[in-house]
Amino acid sequence: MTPSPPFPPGFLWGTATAAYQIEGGWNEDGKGESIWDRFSHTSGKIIDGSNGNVACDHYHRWPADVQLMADLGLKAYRFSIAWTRILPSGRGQVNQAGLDFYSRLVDALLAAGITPFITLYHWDLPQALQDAGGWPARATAEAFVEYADVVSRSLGDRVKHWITHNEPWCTSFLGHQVGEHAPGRYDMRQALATSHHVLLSHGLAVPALRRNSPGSEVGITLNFTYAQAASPSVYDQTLARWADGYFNRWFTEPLFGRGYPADMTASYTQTFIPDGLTWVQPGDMAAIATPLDFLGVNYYTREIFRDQSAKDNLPQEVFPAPDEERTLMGWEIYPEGLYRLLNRLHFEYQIPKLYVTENGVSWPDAVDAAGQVHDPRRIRYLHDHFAAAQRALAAGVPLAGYFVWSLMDNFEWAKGYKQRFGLIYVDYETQTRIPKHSAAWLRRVIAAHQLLPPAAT
Ligand code: IFM
Repeated sequence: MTPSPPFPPGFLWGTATAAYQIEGGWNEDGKGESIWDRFSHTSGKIIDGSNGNVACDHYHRWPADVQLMADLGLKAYRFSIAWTRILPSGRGQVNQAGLDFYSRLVDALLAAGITPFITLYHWDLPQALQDAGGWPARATAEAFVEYADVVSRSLGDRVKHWITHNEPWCTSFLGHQVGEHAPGRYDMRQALATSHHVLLSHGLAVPALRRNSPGSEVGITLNFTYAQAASPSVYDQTLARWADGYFNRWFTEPLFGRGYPADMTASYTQTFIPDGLTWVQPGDMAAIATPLDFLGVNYYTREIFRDQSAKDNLPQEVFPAPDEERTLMGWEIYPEGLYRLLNRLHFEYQIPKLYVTENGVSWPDAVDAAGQVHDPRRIRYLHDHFAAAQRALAAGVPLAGYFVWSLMDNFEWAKGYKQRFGLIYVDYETQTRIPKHSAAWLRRVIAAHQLLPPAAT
């Protein structure tokens, strides 16, 4: 078998986490309440009735967790800052203990040779800002800039990779239209206003980050749903195009200077907002389109769109995988989607640099009698997606790194603790960490800087 080509020099292998999913310490050392504290403490919102009060207790165990990352040979680590540790009420009074926590973490990572990538917003808005209107209110965008300024003034000498937001689609639509995420709203108008204020806050924060962290790379992370039509019929194509607009283009087009997509604006105006995007003010679109150093790409799955209402549709040609071949989240495994997505993003928008900032899979992993966690399906999943990334590189996509979701099992939002995405198994009773077999495989891939067969553990 021909060995696979090496990944490019300097290619960054990493893992990713988010504050609310791993830290715990939800009310310690001056931290304020976030919307996820409030949401998870509300009965019926989380499938297993759990919350992030303790999670992986990373707030106390971070030195050992950094050691685990070093053992994996990680070159980079993407984590988020809990806004409420820094500004407990969202604005104003700074909590030095919160800054110190992240400062120590950054120093430990750097000492271990691991490059920190900071996500400023991974969904845990201060409850005080929610009470004042939340993301549907423009003032929240201004508060975010204040927060970004405080954090980057403190850490910007050492942190050189900044991600303003994680997955604005989730903040906007899962949080405000679908109601599955905090703050649990069911209002399309609020969702659309949120999307604008999140993007605006991103654009307004970029100059502050560049000012406070000279020489840094600044970007944003989007989640992509690879939307495919079930047949070449105009019905299925139209539906898939709409879905692509809803999930993907609504964010990429304004970020890369093309404004909100006209087809989507027309569709939303017709159905939900007869008076249009009233919250957009002069200058906003230019701010949102501030040039980026990179785009972070979160990719997990594809969705196939079939227009069931079309009576004279063509026969379906593209079928999703059956349920038994899906992940525990119910997501289809489709590595080809990553290849196509990376190509599309680079060649359509001429993006200077891309990172896969999340990709991974949840299975109901368990510890065997020998104390080991065998997860061959995760190794296969990662192998096939790394291979797709490698093909994208060969096609000319400037992919600079790859972050596996996630470093360790953690709180999967409204789905609680049953979904285990980690390379490291977490026993939540004892907080014992057990690197899974996939962690051993990834360690070898990183050391070889080359894609190894799934059997190489
Ligand atoms: O756990 C989440 C993460 O917080 C954001 N991206 C998707 C992951 C898996 O659902």
